[in-house]
Amino acid sequence: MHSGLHGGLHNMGHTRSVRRPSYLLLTPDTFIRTQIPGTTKASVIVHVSPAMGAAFTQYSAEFEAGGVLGAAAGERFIYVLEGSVAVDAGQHKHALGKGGYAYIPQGVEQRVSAVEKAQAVVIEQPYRAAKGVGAPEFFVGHEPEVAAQALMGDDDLQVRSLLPDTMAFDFAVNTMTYQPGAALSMVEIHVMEHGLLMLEGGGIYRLDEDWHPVTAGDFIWMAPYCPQWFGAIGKTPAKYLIYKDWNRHPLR
Ligand code: UGY
Ligand code: MN
Repeated sequence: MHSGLHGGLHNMGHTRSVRRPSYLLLTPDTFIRTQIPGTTKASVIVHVSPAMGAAFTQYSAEFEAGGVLGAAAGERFIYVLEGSVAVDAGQHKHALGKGGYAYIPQGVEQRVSAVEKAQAVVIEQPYRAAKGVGAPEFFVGHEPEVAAQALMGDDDLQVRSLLPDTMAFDFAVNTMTYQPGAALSMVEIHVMEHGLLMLEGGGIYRLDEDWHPVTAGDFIWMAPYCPQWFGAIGKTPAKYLIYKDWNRHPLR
C-alpha cells in the first residue's frame, strides 16, 4: 500500500525549497535519504556539500537503535537532536542526549553509534591548520548548559557558542534563540558561509534578494557574502543551530 504523498495526494510540484547560487533552502518534504560508506542501521540526508559549492558538509543522520556512523572525512561535529548517541573517540567515551554535542578532531579513531533510535546533525570539513596555533582537542558539551549572550545588547536574541573561543578551532557552531518579534539588527554580508538548521519556531529569512518563510526542520546554506537577515514570527521563540567557518586568514 502506498501512503501519504506517494499515494493519491501530491503537491503539484510545489515546495518552499529553493536552490540559488548564493543560498539553498531545503524543507523536509524535499529531503532524500541516502547511505554513506560504513554507516549501518542509519540513513543520512546530505543537506550541503562541496557539490553545492560549500567548503564543508552538513548532514542529518537518522539512526535505528544500534546504528553506527561511517568514518569521518575530516574534523567532525555532532549535535544530537533526538534520542541518545554514544561517542567513543580515543580515550573519550560519552553518551549524548538531546542538545548534547561533540567535536572530534581530524584523524581520531572514532565510533559514533545510537544507544536508542536517534537523530543528529553532523558537520565535517578538512581541518585548516594555522601556523603558531595548536590543533583543537576533543570537546563535548550540552547546549542548555552553555551560557547565553545577548547579541549586540538585544536581550531578546540570545547566542550560545558551543565550541571554545580559541584560534585552534577553524569553525564555530552556535545556537541563536529569538523571542517572538526579535530580529537581527542588521542585514549581514560576510565572508563566512553558514549551514543552518531551524530547531524551533519560525520566521522570515532574507537570503540574498529574497524573503522566505522558514520553520523548524528547514535547512539553509548561505554562501560567502550572501546577504542575510532573520526576524522571528509566531508566539513561541525561534531557534536555530548555525555553523560558520571562522578564525582563518582569507587566503588560506
Ligand atoms: O554569526 C552569524 O554570522 C549570524 N549572526 N548569522 C546569522 O544569524 N545569519
Ligand atoms: Mn551570519
